[in-house]
Amino acid sequence: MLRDQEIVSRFCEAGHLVDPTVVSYIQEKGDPALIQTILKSLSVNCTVVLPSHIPSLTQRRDGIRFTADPILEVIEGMEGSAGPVRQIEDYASLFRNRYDTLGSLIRKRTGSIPVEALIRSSRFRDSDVTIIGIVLDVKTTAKGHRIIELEDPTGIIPVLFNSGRDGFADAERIVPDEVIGVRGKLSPDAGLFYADQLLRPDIPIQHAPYTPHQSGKAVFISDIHIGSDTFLEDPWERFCDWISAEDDISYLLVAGDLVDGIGIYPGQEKELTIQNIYEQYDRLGEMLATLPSRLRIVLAPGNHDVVRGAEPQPAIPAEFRSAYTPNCTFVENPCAVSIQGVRVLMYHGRSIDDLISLIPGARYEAPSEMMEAMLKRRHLAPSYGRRTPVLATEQDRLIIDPVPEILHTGHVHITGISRYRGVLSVNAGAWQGQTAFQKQMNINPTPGQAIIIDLERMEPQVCDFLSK
Ligand code: D5M
Ligand code: FE
Ligand code: ZN
Repeated sequence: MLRDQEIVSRFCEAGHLVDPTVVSYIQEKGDPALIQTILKSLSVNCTVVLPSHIPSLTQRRDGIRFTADPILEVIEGMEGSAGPVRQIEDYASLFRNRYDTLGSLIRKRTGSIPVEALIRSSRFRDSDVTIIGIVLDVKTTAKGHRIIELEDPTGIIPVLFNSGRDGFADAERIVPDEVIGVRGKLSPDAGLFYADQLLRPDIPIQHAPYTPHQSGKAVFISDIHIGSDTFLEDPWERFCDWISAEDDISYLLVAGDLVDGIGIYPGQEKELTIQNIYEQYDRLGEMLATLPSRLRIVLAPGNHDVVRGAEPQPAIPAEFRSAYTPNCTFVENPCAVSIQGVRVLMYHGRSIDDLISLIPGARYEAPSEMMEAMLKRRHLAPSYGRRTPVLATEQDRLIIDPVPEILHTGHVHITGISRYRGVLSVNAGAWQGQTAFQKQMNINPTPGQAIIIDLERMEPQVCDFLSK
């Protein structure tokens, strides 16, 4: 296998810097001749070698787009399709679907063999092979190496990631239940698989995001928490005045926790100014009704909303919608919507709590790093059985496929923006000040901010309404 450093040096000797994505692409292809091919195709004044410089790799976009009328299109819907769990087999089919879908994304880039064949057949004993599976368990040895129990439909095998090898930092970020591929070799006693390289479903490096031909702006917010005594009335008013005056804004997307809800945590009633759930939704409807009717408003639920907590969460039911004007569209969590052809994947973001607790070095202050972790794993909530309840559905509805242009989350009440392989991740903050609980947990929210994206240029901007 080619080591990172060797690849970087080869480009360096030829007078070029190289983007890390290109390095991992060459590693994945495992073909040293590729370096020469790329070098030959470069112009002399190319300083940094980017994925777009790789010959034969054409940039393409992924999936269907709606560009004309209607300008707001709900792409994925599940209303009524996901009933309650009937039997344990429903979970088996959820994970089987996750393995099949995400495994095939890895298999597109490399051949792989079943775990059972690897263990039983002597044919693979001395060769480098790739296996693909779901992570059952993650452990660190006394010497700091990582041992992953990997399961595919045929068997289970422990996989060792040596802490001294290239890419170990990535192996340290492996979380339970994600689907990974591992290239490496079986130990002589067939009891352990030595990992050389970790492969994730990931965003294809040739992914080319769609940009619309019409100009337009969209505003991304989350976590309004109507009914809470920490709802920030004045910043919200300033936000409404501002958005009403900005004629070029056509969309307002809200990623959940529309209201504070009832009975979400013990003693919540003491922190509520509106103690009736219908009245909480009515209040929000009245507030949104004051905004210009040109705005298309998309409302998704979160863990404080009235619907069941298990994801995917259905849209807010009709009985709570009587105060809303027709420009409001209620969607599920998660939900993919198309605005002027730009695909936005909205997800409340409850799994960010789980990812922060599982990934070394993760921080609440940088939620968009966890969104990048979702994109690499092509899954919105990779680890099952922690803080994020997931419903047993035949198809895994939390898989990220096709790739969106924008991933929009909230939940942690902290603004964050990042770009990864052409996908813009925006975690919108909240309209609720620091709660007693967050103070206790030392979580410092960034309330009163909205993220505006110019759809034509895909340029995000944060607007702050907290202080006058
Ligand atoms: O969650 C807002 C943020 O605060 C999110 O990061 C979770 C955290 N939070 C809030 N309440 C709790 C409890 N009870 N346990 C653990 N973490 C919590 P929100 O969904 O707005 O409540
Ligand atoms: Fe919230
Ligand atoms: Zn939340």
